[in-house]
Amino acid sequence: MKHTRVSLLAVTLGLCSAAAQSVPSVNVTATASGYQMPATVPAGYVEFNLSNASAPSGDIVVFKLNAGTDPMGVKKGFAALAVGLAMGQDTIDVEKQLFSSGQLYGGTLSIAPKSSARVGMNLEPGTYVLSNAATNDDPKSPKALADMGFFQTFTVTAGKGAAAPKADYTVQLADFAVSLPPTQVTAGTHTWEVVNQGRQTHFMAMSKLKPSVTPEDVMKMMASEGPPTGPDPMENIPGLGMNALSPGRSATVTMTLTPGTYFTACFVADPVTHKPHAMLGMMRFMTVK
Ligand SMILES: [Cu+2]
Repeated sequence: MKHTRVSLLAVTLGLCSAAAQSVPSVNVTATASGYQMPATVPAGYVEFNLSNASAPSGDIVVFKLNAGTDPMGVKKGFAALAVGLAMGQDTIDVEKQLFSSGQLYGGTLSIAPKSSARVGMNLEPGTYVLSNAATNDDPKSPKALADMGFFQTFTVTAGKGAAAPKADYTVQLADFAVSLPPTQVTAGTHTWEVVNQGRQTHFMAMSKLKPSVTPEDVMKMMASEGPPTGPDPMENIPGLGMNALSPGRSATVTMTLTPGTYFTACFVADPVTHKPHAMLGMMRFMTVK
């Protein structure tokens, strides 16, 4: 009897220590009125399960506020960026101000209704916001989702936390280049680490070319002036890519890729040339087998 009790205790302790080392999941659901998520998140490596229940399509980014920064000013910054991008305006000054008020930790670039994305990142204690640079997609008078409830503050509590798991593939972003994994990428579900080694903010857009579309077709479209015409050359796959990372930051994304050709690029605007980073070299094609 005594022996059994000791064994049970050992089993229980074993489970406890295993649980302490596992990566915490933070569930975020975008509903029609905003993000539903916990008010506090543990420090260390966490995985955000981002799902869109009934919200408009948009991106989601994690942003750590600099000490003493007013979240309302940051909300204004995200809203101005979203409307500026939707109207095709130069957003350099808006970006400069927003990026100087905190650090971008990554997230998902596009999350359509009924879809989800999984991103992981290392969080330090502090005050954060979850927001986006998207609008309600009204071409006449675009309204920022940040002004429609899609702006949520949360606190990261002190503690050691979990360590990042080893990624299957790594992508390095630099000023101005995208370095894809040196080995052949295989189809399936894998964890990708995206590292910003540059001095500017970068993101990694990733989309799959439709079977009838070639990289040359995409390059032609990229070089043409004006709004895109004709059918979308890309397949609509949710959860691909990594949202903006401040210089020196990295984050992971779990993606399920099927065989085909993929396009990766960054479209952050360069403050010097005012050109999107893609036009300065941050554009690559990748074959998945
Ligand atoms: Cu970039």
